[in-house]
Amino acid sequence: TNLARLLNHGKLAGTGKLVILPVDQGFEHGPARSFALNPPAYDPRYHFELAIAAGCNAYVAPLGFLEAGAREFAGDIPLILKANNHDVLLDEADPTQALTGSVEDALRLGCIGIGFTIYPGSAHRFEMYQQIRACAEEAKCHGLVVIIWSYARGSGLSKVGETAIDVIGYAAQIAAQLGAHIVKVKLPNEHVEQEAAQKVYEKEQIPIATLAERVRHVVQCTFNGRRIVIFSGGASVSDETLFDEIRSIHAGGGFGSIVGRNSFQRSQSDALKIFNTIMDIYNQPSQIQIPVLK
Ligand code: FBP
Repeated sequence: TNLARLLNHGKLAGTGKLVILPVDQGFEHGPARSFALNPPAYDPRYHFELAIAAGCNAYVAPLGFLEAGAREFAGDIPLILKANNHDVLLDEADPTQALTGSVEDALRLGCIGIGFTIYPGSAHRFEMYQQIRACAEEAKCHGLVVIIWSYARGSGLSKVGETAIDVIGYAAQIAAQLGAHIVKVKLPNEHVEQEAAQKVYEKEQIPIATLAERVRHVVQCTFNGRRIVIFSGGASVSDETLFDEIRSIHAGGGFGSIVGRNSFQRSQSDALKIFNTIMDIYNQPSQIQIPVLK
C-alpha cells in the first residue's frame, strides 16, 4: 500500500516513474556547502514546499528536517525517513553510516518508507548490510517501503571505480538482494573496475558505450527490472547536462531520479522549472523494452 501511495502521488502518478526530492546533504556534506547557494534552503519547511509544489512522488530527509515540518505539511506528500547518515568531518578511507532514525520514528511521522545508505567497497560494508537487514525486517513488518542508497566507495575501489559500470551493477544487485523495494545508485561510467568482470564484459560483448546502455545494464542487474532502480542527481550541473542524463536514464529503462542539489541549490522558480522538465521527460513513452519474465 505504501509503495502504491508513492507511485500514485504527484505529477508522475500512475506512470511507474518516480522523482523524489532528497535533502540529507546538510548532514552528509555540511550546511554551508549545501544551502549557501540558495539561503532559503536552510529552512526545513522550504524543502517540503518545494517537493509539494514540484509534484514530486516523495520527500526524503533525516529525522530533524522531517520533524521540523511533518506537522505543518502532514498528508501533503509521501515522506521517507533517511534512517542512517554519515558526515564529512573526518577524512576516512573506509566510510560507514550511523543509525540516526528508527522505524518507530518513521511510523510516528507518518512516513511511507525508510531509506538507508550502504557503501559496498568499504571495509565496514558488512556491518552496514547487517544493520540494514535488521531495520528492513522491522520496517517491512509495518508495511514500510525500504529504499537503499547503494553508493560504492572505500579502500576496495579506485576513484573512477566508484561509479564503474560493473561496480554500479554489483551495488544495485547487493541492494536488491538485501530486500530493497527501491534501489538508488549513481550514474555509471564506462570503466570496468574488476578484472574478472572485464573479461565477461568483453567476451559477452555487453553494450556499455552509451549512458542509456549502461542504465539498461544496471536495470538488468536489479533483477531485470523486477525491482525499482532510480538514479541520483549528483552535484549541480548545467540544465542541459542534467536533462541529457535524464533522457538517457529514461531511454535505458530506469525508473526515475532522486534530485537534490540540482534543484534546491537553484532559486525556487528555477528548481520548479527543472523538476517540470524532468517530469515531462519521464512522462514520454519509453523507447526501450526491458525483457520481463512472464
Ligand atoms: P543529490 O541529487 O544532491 O546528489 O542527492 C542525492 C544523494 O543521494 C543525497 O541523498 C545524498 O546526500 C547525496 O546524494 C550523497 O552524495 P555523496 O556522493 O557526496 O555521498
